Amino acid sequence: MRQTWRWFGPLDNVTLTEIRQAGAQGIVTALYDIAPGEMWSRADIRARKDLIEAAGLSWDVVESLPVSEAIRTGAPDATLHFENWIASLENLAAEGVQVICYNFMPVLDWTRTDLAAPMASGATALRFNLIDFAAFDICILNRESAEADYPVQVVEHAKARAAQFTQDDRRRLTANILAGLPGTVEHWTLDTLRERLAAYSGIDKAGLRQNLSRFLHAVVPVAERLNMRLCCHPDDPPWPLLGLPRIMSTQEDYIWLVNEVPSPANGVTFCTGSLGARPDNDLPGMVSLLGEHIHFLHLRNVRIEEGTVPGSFHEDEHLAGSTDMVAVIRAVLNEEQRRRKHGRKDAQIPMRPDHGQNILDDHKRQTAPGYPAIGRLKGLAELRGVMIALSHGDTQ
Ligand code: DNO
Repeated sequence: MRQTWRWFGPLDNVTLTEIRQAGAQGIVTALYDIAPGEMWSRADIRARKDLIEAAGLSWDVVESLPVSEAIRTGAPDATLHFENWIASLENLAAEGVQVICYNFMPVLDWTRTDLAAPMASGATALRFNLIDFAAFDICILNRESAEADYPVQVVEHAKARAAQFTQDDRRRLTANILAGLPGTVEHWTLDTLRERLAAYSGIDKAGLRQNLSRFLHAVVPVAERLNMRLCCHPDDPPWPLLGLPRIMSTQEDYIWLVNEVPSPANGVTFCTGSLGARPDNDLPGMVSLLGEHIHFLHLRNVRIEEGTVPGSFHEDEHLAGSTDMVAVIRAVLNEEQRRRKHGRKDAQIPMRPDHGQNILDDHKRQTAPGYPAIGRLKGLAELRGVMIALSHGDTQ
């Protein structure tokens, strides 16, 4: 695996020099200040690449080339956005960046209710608590028919909890839920959210799949011609939220994706943290099954919280949590061996330690939620240890 690290660009408080000290070899980044739907120019891509290379690193993966809401909702006037996405691909290819991560989550990207949940060790972690989320949906956003989307028990708990909220609690919870767009320039309010949700009225799972299919048919042939690898990130968390459909949550969803436009360019970002929040996702099994289509890995571990109502989790240490990370890494190493045997040029799959708990001096440094320097360094070091131990003695 190639060890990479997400960098949010020159404004990131974790510097490229520090990233090298953490032992990463490559960078995962994006031009975050360019709005979804606009084109990434070759000059801008080049400037970013120069910065990365000057620090002795390489730009290995784009995360993300954002897909606009017009494309996701299948708006008839999305033509310019398609053209710009494709032009951005061409410009990236011309600069030698080949792996492109994107997602097809409607409206919100990753969603958490707490960005600094205290752990017993003194660390803090990102957390999704279903009762808080339902309290937001039903009692703060006041979404019409929200109650029907939760079990009765959850609705009762959520209402009771919301009744105890102070103004500050309400503000914090709202800000946490709307924070799910790391590194972007967008500032959301409840009204922005309501407007965005309204754009999906009438779009169900089948409709959203149809829009993704249209997108894949437009972009995959171009990516294949350019020798690029597109990889779709899973839904986080992997189930419908706020009445919106989610279509990248399970093995069946990924099988649909790769079969819809079969091509080496049409692949998967395998995020163990996102997919791991569902106990019915067998992650090592999914790596084996989808192996040849995996172009990028996010290695992170969630702890599914046992409670009276399922659906809550927090982000654990990389080797703790509910996912058997060693088994996942073993399955990835097997896939890499298979690729080497078949002479595939992309035998080495880029991975990044995804997220990390805030530990030690992370508590003093402002970074994007989930992206502290030391917590991720620790995660990468642990994952690297497993990778080296499991491949010890292998013929390369
Ligand atoms: C969160 C990330 C996601 C991811 C996008 C990919 O930390 O894993 O925001 O970058 O969903 O398109």
